[in-house]
Amino acid sequence: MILYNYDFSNYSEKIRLLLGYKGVSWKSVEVPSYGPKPGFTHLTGGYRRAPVLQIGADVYCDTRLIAEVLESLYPNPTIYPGACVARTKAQCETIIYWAENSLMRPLALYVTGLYANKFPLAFHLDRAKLHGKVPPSLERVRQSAKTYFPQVKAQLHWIEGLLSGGQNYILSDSLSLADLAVYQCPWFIEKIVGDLSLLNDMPKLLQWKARISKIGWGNSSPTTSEAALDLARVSSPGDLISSPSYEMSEEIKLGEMVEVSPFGEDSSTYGWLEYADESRLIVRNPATDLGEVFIHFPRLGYRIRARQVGDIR
Ligand SMILES: N[C@@H](CCC(=O)N[C@@H](CS)C(=O)NCC(=O)O)C(=O)O
Repeated sequence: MILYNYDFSNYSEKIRLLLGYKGVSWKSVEVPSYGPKPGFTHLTGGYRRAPVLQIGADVYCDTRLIAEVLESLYPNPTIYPGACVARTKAQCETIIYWAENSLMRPLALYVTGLYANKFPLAFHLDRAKLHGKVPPSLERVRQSAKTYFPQVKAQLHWIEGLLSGGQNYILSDSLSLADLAVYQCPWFIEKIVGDLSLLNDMPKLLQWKARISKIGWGNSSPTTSEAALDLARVSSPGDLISSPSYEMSEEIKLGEMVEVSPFGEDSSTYGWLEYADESRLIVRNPATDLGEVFIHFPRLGYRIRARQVGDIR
């Protein structure tokens, strides 16, 4: 089990803690925090976001899917505690969707704006390009801290509110995936700012944050990108569960060349569509030196388009 991640990546932290919580031993490949990321994107067919999980010749993109894969391989302890798993899961999904889509982006813009000098200009330029924005000056990056602060502060109070029932974790006294996702927010503030004074008026949030940070990352050891690619070469992808009756609303057929990209981001994977259903897309990496490698994406948040072989960037 190999996790591609980098130090200050908040989404990586969500999965590092999940691996620690489940007691899984894992290998870590450090990826650059901004492009280009050649060894990494060679394996993913172009997808560049962190983290990515590699199991042999299967490559799982996006923490939504990675969490699902880890939960099915290592069900204990569960990330969906409670008598009704479907209900807990839906509650987690709803909270995660808010935290990651509505809170995390302004929070990242606020914190990286506040500490614009801590990052190379190339980092700011890369992120702007990724989100289809014009290349910003350092001054403009700093300005965004002021713009986004009120958006962030209002939403951080919701976390305090979620914890105000006296329970240890967001949904109950047991940890759920919602905790690890929401935890990214105070973790990222502390990582970049160096302290949590911004949250001093949120005592429940601070106690909860301290509780989760004790989970740790479990048993991990570093490995190299080359060793990870070698593992992909000597492995075969897992069997696909067939879904014969599924017809894609995009009118794409299995075996076609496709581009899969996160909505609103310039970070595409190109390859042959191997499998599709309502929740998952699997693309075969076109790289000829890796053997057969399958790249898995969740449906939610990803767009798929038919392409020609000549379109591969
Ligand atoms: N929805 C994705 C988001 C992943 C994400 O945005 N990761 C950030 C780092 S925390 C990233 O990779 N940014 C662009 C980059 O590093 O190239 C997930 O859940 O994995």
